Amino acid sequence: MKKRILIIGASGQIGTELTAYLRKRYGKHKVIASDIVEGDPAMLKEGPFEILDAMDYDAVQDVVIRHEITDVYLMAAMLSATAEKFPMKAWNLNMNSLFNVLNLARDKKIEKIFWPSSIAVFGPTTPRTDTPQRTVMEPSTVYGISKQTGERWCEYYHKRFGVDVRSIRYPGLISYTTPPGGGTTDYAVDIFYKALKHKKYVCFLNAETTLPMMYMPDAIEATVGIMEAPDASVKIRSAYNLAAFSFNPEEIAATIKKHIPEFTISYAPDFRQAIADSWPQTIDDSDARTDWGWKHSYSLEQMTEDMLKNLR
Ligand code: AKB
Repeated sequence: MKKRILIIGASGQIGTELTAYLRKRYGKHKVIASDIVEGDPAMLKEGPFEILDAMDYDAVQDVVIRHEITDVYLMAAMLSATAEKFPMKAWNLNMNSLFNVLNLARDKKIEKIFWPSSIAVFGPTTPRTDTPQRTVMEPSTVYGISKQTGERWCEYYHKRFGVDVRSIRYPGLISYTTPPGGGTTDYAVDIFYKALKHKKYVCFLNAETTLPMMYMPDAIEATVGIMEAPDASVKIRSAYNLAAFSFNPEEIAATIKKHIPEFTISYAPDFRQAIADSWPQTIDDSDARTDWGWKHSYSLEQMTEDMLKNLR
C-alpha cells in the first residue's frame, strides 16, 4: 500500500511545521492535515484538511478509511501548564486520543504511528543532569503522568499486538511559525517576540532554571527521522530521549542581547517554576544517536540568529 499520512493536531506548534515538511517530502495530497480548529490559511489552501476531534474514535476511523491512511502523527495534546489547570480534560485528551490510534493500528486499519512524549515523563527524583534513557521516573505533573502512561501503553501495544509505534521525548521546542500554547518551556519562544517588540521581557521562570531545548527544524528532522528509520533500528518502543542544547533564561537573554543590546529581562516566577524544577536540565540521548542516527544541527546561538531573522 502507498504511504498516506494523517496529522492529528496539524494546527499546533509542531503540527503546522510538520504538515508543511511532510507535504514537501511526500506530495501535497498524500498528507491530510486535521485539527479540532482550522489553522494556518496557507495549510488549508495547500492540501486536504479535516476538522477532527482526536477523542472521537468513529470520526478518526472515518477519516482514516476515507483517505486510505497508512501513517498517523498524533500531535494533539494538552501541555504541562494548561494540564495543571484542567487535569481531567488533559488526561482524557492525552490518553483517549492515543488509545484511538493504537486501537486502529491493532485492528490493522493503519500501519504506523508517531506519538510525542516529553521530558515531562521525568520527575523530581530523576537525576537532573545527563538524564539517562532508563532511570527513575516519578513525574509530578498531570501532563507528565499522561506521557509516562502513554509510553507504557505504546510499548505494550508493540509487544502484545505488534503495533509499529514510534516516539521521542521532546524537550522545549522553539519556533517562529506557530506559537506554542500552555507549556512550561513557552517562555523561550515568547522572549523573542517581546525582545523585538518591547525590548524587555518578564520571565515566569527564575534566572537559573536550566531546561533542555531544541529548535523546531531539528525536532521535525527527528520526528520524520524516527518514522523513516528501518523497523529493526527502532529498539525502544516507549520513547527515545532526545537533546540538542540546554539553557536558562539568563543565558538566552544574554544571547539575544548580542543582537538587541537594549534588551533587558526581569523575573516573576509563577506556578510554572515548580513544574520546571521537577524536570531534567540536560538529557543523555545516546540511544537515539546510536539506534537510528539522530543528530541535531542548531546550537543556541544559531537558533537565536535564525529566530530573530525570521521574526523580523
Ligand atoms: C511543555 O512545556 O509542557 C512542553 C514539553 C516540555 O513537553 N513544551
